[in-house]
Amino acid sequence: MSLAQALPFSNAGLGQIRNDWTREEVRALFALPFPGLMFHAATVHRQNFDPTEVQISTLLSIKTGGCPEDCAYCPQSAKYDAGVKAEKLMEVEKVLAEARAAKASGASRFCMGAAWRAPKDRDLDTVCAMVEGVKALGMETCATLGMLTPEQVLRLKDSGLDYYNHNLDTSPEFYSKIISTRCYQDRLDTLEHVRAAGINVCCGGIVGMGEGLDGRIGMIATLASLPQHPESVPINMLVQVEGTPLADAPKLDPFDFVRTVAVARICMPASVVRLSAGREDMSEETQALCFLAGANSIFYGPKLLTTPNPGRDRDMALLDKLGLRPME
Ligand code: SAM
Ligand code: DTB
Ligand code: SF4
Repeated sequence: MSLAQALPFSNAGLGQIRNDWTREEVRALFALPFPGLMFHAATVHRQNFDPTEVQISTLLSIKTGGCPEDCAYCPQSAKYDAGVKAEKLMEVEKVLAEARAAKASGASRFCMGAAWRAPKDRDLDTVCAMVEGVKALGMETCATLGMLTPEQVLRLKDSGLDYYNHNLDTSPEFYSKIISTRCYQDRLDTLEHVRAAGINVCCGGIVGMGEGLDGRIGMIATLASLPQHPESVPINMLVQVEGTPLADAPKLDPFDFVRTVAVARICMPASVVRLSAGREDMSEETQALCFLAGANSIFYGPKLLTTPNPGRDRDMALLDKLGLRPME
């Protein structure tokens, strides 16, 4: 079956930036035979990027644990006992020391994550000082701090924030099975404030939470129908943490993860798609398929926020084996 027969729309347009993806179209992409899906994702990837380049970000948890939200996947929620100790916001100097080390080991972007529902204005002063300091090192800056008001967004912009990470996490329909303490529209509102201030948007989600194919279709269709695609799209494989409600979620077939990456690449051709959480439990072969499917960014360094990530040596060895190199 040719692609033209398989898809309910002309494949001549594949690779064009569109913000009107329907669920039917996204479903048809997911339903493609694996080789055809991979071929199209790789083609769209090559039209927009050098496929040998991988953007490298480093994550630091600047405020760990004790979060009032109830996100069912998250070890940092105060509602679950996942063994994460609640800590205070880090000191600016300590964060800058971590950023220097990240730069020295090859990261071009430094992402600061805080386990907040939303930042308090006093805490935001400290985060703004961190952003200024990281920017002064010549790195790209990113933060993920929960919901933001338009005023808070402007303060972050003035401090030099390049990217804000705020995920939709899943489809609008599945969302209430995962989080009850804030709604989908809250997330869309924060994303709109970030966009309006001219900060790059980093927005994606998690697969493997029991969302099923419909959940993955709904998530990608929503992301790809935002008025402007996020510049960066993290696709996380659920990290199943003991003590969280999703600790025993049924394992996702790795091919379904790869398919999600490929469909994200096709629907958001010019976005950087990040093979995000979950690499610690992923084979090198699955990661390689993700890069073939158009993923072109990773988190680099032995820890995500609270859970393990592959060590730097292992990652550099993998990139080397595959002939990939860090994006300048
Ligand atoms: N508290 C802020 C918020 O939720 O917006 C920022 C930090 S929060 C940890 C950032 C993102 O990490 C979440 O939106 C979710 O997509 C991802 N995440 C958290 N726990 C995860 C897990 N166990 N597996 C995969 N992704 C996870
Ligand atoms: C994103 O989409 N994934 C990162 C980042 N944005 C902040 C976080 C992953 C967290 C995984 C669980 C943990 O380490 O606590
Ligand atoms: Fe809090 Fe963010 Fe974790 Fe949700 S994902 S519990 S908001 S730290």
